[in-house]
Amino acid sequence: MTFKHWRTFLALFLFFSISLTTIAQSVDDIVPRPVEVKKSRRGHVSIDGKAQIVFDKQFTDQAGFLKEMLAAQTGLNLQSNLNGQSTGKVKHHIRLLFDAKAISKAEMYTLTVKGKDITIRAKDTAGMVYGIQTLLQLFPLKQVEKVKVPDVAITDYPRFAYRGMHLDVVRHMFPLEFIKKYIDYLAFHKFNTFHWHLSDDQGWRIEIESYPKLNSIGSWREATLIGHFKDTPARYDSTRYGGFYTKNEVREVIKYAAVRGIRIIPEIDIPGHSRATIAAYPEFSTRPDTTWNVATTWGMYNRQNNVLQPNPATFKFLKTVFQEVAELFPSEYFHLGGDECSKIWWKADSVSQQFIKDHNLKDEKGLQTYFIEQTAGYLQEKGKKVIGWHEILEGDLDTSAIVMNWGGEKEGIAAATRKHKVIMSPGKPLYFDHYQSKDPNDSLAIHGYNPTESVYNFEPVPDALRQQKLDSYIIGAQANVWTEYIGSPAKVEYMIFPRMTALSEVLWSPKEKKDYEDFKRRLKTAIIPRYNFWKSAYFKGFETWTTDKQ
Ligand code: TNX
Repeated sequence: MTFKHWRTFLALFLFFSISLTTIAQSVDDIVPRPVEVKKSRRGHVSIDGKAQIVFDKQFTDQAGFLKEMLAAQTGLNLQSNLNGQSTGKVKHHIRLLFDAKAISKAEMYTLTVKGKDITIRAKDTAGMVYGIQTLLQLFPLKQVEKVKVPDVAITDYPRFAYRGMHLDVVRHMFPLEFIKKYIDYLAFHKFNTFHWHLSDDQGWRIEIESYPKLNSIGSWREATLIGHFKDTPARYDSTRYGGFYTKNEVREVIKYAAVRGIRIIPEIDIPGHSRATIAAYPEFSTRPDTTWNVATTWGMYNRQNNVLQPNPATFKFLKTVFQEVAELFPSEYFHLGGDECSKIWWKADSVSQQFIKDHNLKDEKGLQTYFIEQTAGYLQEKGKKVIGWHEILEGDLDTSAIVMNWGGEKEGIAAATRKHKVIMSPGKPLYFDHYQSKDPNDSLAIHGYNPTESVYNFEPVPDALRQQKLDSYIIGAQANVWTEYIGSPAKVEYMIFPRMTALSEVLWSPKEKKDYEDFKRRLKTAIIPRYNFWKSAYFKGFETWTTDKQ
């Protein structure tokens, strides 16, 4: 080779080696923003296909998760070994370590890039998953040969213990694969709870063995409303719609979620929202001689009879079915609904009235509380604590139930003052079935206006509670995704992104670290590319549709 050839060769060599080494994504772009980031200008750790993942036994599943995610994101296919069983001479490691000393809080992790290794420390599954998620955000979203990750020390933990996303699979049902994808979205955003709304007026969506008609009848509706429920005249399609998740499918989802540090709280909604139940078993209704249909329309409150009658068969049913579902889910929490229970059907029913008298209940509200307390008792036998929508407080309920407040601050304050733990889930701004724009051509939604900015600026702890030192009763918050007008996975994604990303920072990051301008910057540089990588839909107009466009 002549000198000239050598020069060309060297130039080409340099060009390729530089283009194959990719600089990591900036630590300044992480969402939700970590508690503490200490950057060092000095070194970096280079990760290529020869680096190895080394893990403590507790984190075996999470090592598998990291390996899989890293390969999908970057093409880097790392070997993974149990700590102490590393093979051969390996220069760089990603270590996943159990460390109850350095890690002082639940769900906390530290991530250190230093010397030859990247090390994540945690003392529980969730903490490790969050460390991994942060690490994945430091890797580029493209196929690479080698990544240079600059030295850094991150210490991170959540502001709130309860960080939830809900999904209604009744009004519309979604494929199991999408339920898993939804769980991946939660894990990425460092949420820890998936609230799975499994029964309602329009159907039962979980296999029940003890009362099979819940599935053969209750899981199917004969038609579905077209357009908005306030449209007149109402129009319906004529397609039988429904289905349910089998117990094996539910087990599969629970396992999938557990690896990702997500617990699943099932909801079976009683004593209202029970139209599908009484369609299957009219004997549990206030009109046992009636053949009810599974609801084909939305918004049942007061419009159509959907409540349970307090009779012995109903309570036997509640005990059996709630216990059957409780056995399936490992979560210590169970959601029993309790919302929007219309009283007019109980008022008009002599059996219900007699029951109220015989049990010395004050009125129909007392009866509602009676249903909740009985069912909470059945669940307690299975070791579960209950969560209910804030209407469970309409009567005098003991304080062990957690209140999920979909009202405003007022209801949250009332519940906390009565010494209930509270999950804030106010319709404004945490109902993601509400509009995120005022564009008349926007995709159909229920009503309201909850733009991304309002979600980002939502403060879960009302000032009044802080002043009374009752703020610790607010254990977190949750966004709800009711699906009357959400008929496909892509529409779910359109409704949750970027609002869910905004909420992740409300729930995770220290309040004083929040900054909406910077959030939007990170959204554009780091998160929207993620949505694209996931092939996920999202709402693009979040900058135009600001809070003040009310
Ligand atoms: C009220 S909020 C409901 C749901 C509806 C939702 C629509 C709550 C606990 N119940 O049944 O789907 O409004 O936004």
